[in-house]
Amino acid sequence: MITLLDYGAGNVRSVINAIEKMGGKISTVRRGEDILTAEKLVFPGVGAFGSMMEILTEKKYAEALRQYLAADRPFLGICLGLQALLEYSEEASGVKGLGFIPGAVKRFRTDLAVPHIGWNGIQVCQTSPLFRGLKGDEKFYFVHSYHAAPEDDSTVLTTTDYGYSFVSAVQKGNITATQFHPEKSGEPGLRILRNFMENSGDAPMPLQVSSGTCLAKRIIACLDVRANDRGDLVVTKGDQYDVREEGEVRNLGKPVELARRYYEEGADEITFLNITGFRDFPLEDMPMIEVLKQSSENVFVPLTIGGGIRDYRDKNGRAYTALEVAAEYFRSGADKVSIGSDAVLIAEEYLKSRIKTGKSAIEEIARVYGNQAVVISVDPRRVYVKSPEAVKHQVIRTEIPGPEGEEYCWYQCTVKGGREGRELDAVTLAKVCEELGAGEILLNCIDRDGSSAGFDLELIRAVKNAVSIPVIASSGAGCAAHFHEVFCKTAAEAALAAGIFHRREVPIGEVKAYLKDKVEIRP
Ligand code: 1PR
Repeated sequence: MITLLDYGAGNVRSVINAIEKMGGKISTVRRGEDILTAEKLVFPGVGAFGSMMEILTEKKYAEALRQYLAADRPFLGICLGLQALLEYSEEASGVKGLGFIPGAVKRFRTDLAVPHIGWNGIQVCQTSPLFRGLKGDEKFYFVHSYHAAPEDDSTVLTTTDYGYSFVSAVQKGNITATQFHPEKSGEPGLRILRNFMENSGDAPMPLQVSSGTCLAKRIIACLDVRANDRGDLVVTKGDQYDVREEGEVRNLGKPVELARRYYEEGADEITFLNITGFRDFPLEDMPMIEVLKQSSENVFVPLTIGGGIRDYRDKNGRAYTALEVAAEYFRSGADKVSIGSDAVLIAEEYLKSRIKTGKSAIEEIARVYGNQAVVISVDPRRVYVKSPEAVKHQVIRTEIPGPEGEEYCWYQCTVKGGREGRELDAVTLAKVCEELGAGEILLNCIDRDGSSAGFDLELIRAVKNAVSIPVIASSGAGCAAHFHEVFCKTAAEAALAAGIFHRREVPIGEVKAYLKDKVEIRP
């Protein structure tokens, strides 16, 4: 029996699903005493350090946790569940951590994109029962901007390299904690959870130590989902965002089945975009929530969901905030939410005064669930101009001249699934959203969408150069070589594709096989 400490933030469902998949039974902490009587305690932390410690203290969990840890009882902390063990964090000055491990939690100080998002390796410094049966060269899923910095090395279980070497897991007696997410790390992650559950006290197996680790470029499968004319939720795919063929919505499969297939084929992440979310209300769109719940039962890599994340008033006049919509998605198994149309409107509003209200969907969701949980989905279209001075937008010089030989263009943001162009360029949108707290940019390109002509490298470079958060290149993948090209010619951290995967033209395995030994990837 595993006792799960759920303090009400983020995607705990994934941890529950992963433990149950490994045959574990779960009870959830309802009172401080439940911690003290736990046989084995799993503490998945999500969100921000300050609000986590506030809730733990308020609910009287913090004191119970301190006692449980002091008694050296079996404990597995995940992500913020590791950071909570330290004395304090740079993320929340003046807030005390559990203080079980002397030292601090520090923000990444590196030129690399922060948050550190994706699959990275571990270098093992101690033997641990957690790693029984693992090969040693596996990669695990990380998503964080802060990392533990213990005062001495005695508790360091693993380190990982990201700009420099940081502590990615700790172990002291029966207390273990990982900065990475085992529940999101495919088979090796599930193995760690099983090892924790089954820890029989046998001598732990040493793990082969690798020499340095490297963050992998991610390959993401995207499922554009909407109801067809008969009301069934289907995965569809457009050409330049037009998803209809002879009047019918293209039907490329069932969302839950496809998500599972892509997980099994080696996708590093799965993204669902509810493409009519801008006009429907997702909380009335229960099938989409059901899709997420069912997918998260069998998919143990990160899930992002987008579409319709904004403030909303339902037909009875009840108001919902974007934060409430996002919360429902997180509860249903999402790790990240992606905001499209609303991000454009938020950026436009912000640019009028440059004053942060703290109330926009981006700021609110980032505050509660952390920056890494907020992805901005950008839907730009190329607009050619004769000179850089022709418009007030961020203009680039292009190697692909326009119809009248124009050598310059800008990327116009659109809303409502490309139906409405706005007076805002994609570079400015990305910058503003980063300022407001977004953790990642999903960079589509309407001109390339469904074209199989390759990614728009000029767009990706322009946006990537303007922000320090990770950028996912999207739209236009037609063959494995296009992924190689986007990773070699731009600094994008991830590449996303839809059509070629759905139509089985190029399976994910083929993309990975092509990239192997050319680009760092998760095998
Ligand atoms: O505006 O917050 O409600 O979110 C709506 C979301 O739905 C946005 O993320 C927007 O990108 C997406 N969306 C809206 N309409 C469409 C459409 O296609 N008609 N899909 C749409 C966007 C673009 C990519 C696609 C890549 C890769 N899909 O995600 O998967 O272009 O395709 P490819 O590899 O086949 O070229 P909101």
